[in-house]
Amino acid sequence: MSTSAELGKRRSAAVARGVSSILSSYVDHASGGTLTDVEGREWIDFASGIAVTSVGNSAPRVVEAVKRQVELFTHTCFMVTPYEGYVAVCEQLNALTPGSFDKRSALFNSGAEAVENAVKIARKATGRQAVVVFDHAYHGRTNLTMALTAKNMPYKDGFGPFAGEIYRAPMSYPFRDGGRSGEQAAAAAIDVIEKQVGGDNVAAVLIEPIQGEGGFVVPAPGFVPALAEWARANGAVFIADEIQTGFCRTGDWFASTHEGVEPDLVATAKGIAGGLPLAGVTGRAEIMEAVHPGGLGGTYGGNPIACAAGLAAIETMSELDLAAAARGIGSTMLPALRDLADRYPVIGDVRGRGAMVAIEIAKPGTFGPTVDAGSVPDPDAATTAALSKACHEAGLLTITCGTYGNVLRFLPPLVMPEDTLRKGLGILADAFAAVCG
Ligand code: PLZ
Repeated sequence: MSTSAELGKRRSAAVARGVSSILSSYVDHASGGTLTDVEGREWIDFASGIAVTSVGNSAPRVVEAVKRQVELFTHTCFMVTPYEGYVAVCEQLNALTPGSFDKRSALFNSGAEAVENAVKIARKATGRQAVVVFDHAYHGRTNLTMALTAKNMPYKDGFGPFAGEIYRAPMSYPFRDGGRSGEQAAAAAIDVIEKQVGGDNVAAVLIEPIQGEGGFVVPAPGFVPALAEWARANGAVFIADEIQTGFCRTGDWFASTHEGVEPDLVATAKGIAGGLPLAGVTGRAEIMEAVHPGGLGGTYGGNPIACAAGLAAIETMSELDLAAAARGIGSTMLPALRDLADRYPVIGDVRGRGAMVAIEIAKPGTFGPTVDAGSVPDPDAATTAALSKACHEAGLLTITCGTYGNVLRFLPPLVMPEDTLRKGLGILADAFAAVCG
């Protein structure tokens, strides 16, 4: 077998450098808590392939279901000859997403594709064009979703022109907006929408209930419900991008539920299928059914193998109660991280819900970007990178995020054993001692 160094050489000669990787080691196998590289080195997995392998890597039920399906048939295209798995995944999505109203779903391959389709559906249903998104938002890398995404580098730089009729409103970001209440932050966002776009022009308000790539930003309570309410009152479709937050990650099936929000449309992907590419748009029947027959689709959307994996992953989440497991992970991690924050002033904020947890690293005693130019310390991306590197060298896979690149985020598989989780937190503490001690 090749070493990581040899594979790295082949990669440089074959793979476009635009696609980068965090680790230079090549994976050989992975489980519900660790990744092992081709040389036998092991990492505790605090990334889950960016919130995907919530049921673990090669989860037993997923492996079985995929093997069974791959032997029956691998592809027909649901638009040519339908099959049960697609219908069954849609039934599950309709049942599991928030709201007991009549729903329909459509399946796609990736998160970006789900978001694109949610926007298409909202525009068709309303006959309007404007889409409202938020500061720090991340919705994907296709042309429309780049326009919806806030951050320039690395996602957008030089890739324009971008899709039109996208409007950005201020986000509730308690650590950086002077601690505005949810109501105050929503009033500021609604003011922008009403003054710059006009309520009658808005097809959709699109938001991550907890932002992912933008920094694991948990909006102040009341912010998301107030926007959902505004959308309803103004005839706009309220779309929750639950691609990173969905499928038990935050301690419930969907993060919208924590604040009692019932989105008109929900975009899902990532955690839905244990690592196979599957995504969905689910929502109110009258909105979904506004699209003419043939208006939605794609060659691979709801591929039978991905659907089999999705059904097996959903069964695993139900039977093992992985929402409760996510809450358990949060109640182990948050106090441990708060304890670290007491010892290391570079930790400006500890936040998250369930197994979607992060720390924001900032320079104490300095002043950085904040809406109210108050007392929020300057983001410290260099220390964040040094901490990540120290974790990687000691066997903990962590990833960063945030508009300022200064957030260390933790997304362990929801099946991670408690002792592995604690071992990972120990490595993180050692990294702080080495980098900030
Ligand atoms: N919406 C909320 O988190 C994907 C992106 C990694 P795709 N996040 C990881 C990267 O750098 O490309 C994401 C998300 C939210 C949409 C998406 C897009 O999902 O499956 O990557 O297209």
